[in-house]
Amino acid sequence: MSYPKIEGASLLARFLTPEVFDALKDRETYFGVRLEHLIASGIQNPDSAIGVYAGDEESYEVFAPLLDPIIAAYHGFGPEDRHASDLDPAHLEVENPDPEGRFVLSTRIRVARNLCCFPFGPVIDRRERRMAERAIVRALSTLPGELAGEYQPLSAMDEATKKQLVEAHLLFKAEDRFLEAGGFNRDWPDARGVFMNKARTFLVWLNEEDQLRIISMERGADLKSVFSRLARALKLLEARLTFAYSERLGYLTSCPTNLGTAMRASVHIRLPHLAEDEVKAIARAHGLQVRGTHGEHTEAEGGVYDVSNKRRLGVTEVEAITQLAKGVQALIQAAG
Ligand code: ADP
Ligand code: CIR
Repeated sequence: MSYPKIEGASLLARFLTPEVFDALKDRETYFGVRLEHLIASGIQNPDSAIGVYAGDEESYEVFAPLLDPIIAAYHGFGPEDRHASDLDPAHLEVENPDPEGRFVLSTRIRVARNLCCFPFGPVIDRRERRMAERAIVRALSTLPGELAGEYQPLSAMDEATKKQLVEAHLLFKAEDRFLEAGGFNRDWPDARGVFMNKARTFLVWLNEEDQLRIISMERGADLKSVFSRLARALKLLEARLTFAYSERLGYLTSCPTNLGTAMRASVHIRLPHLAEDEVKAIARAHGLQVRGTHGEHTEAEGGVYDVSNKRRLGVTEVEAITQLAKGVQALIQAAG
């Protein structure tokens, strides 16, 4: 492979210098992950913000000369830093930022997880993906009470149901071009699916960008309730599954933006009387990110924004949610 021409302003384009390329071009991890796997998405999608995906846990060591600068640029997390987790809801001291329900439609907290010692989406094969699905579904089937639910494989779902679930924010979209280029969508829809509890407040997405996306969501802005449900589920699942984890980088995910807590805590907030630039400026000042009404790479519709923590590594879960609560308070104050 010769030094590729990388269009655009992604972190990949910034950090894959000819020197870094030369140092990494012949490296390979135990699962066969090579530099080509990491950079395919960023090369095929010049509008990428990041442009890379890790193919397995070991990628973060073997390709550190490329990934460490990307991690530092996105999270402000240097090679000497160590991640720490705090998933104890008793430590979360935040009030509901919108108790009267004037602005916040819903709150969602998701974490990404992958199984320890398994390849990630870019190189996992059909058999391994099915093994992961089986292990995860088995663990999910033991969840009690409010968390108990059913697994629906994507292969058994009709198009109308899929569409309805995606529109209700309960299911991932298919055909994401960033994931497609990264090799994640091979064998689609085999071994993909969604687990949902009865109330649809607890969900797990299987084998999309990560092997698990564990999601707690409900109407309103009760961050503590949403976090408590998530923490309860995680404790039960961690007793049955071993997740990919590093002492330095926390939970390991295919996209470097998700490392550490692997958590995105978001609200859907309706702010029709604030200009979009103002929403973005206030969010940015509070370390928050703004997405559209249907998630990443979508636009805000009807003044409804998805506002979430940007940084996921080098902050605890409790800190990131506290940061979200403060930013939401500021947005509500600005909206009057
Ligand atoms: P991620 O899984 O990284 O959060 P997306 O940005 O694609 O990925 O969001 C996934 C889905 O979750 C989308 O349908 C999005 O609209 C939905 N979503 C995000 N935050 C909320 C929220 N607070 N309430 C309801 N749905 C949400
Ligand atoms: C990009 O580089 O823009 C895409 N690969 C998405 C990056 C954000 N990561 C994510 O949603 N996990």
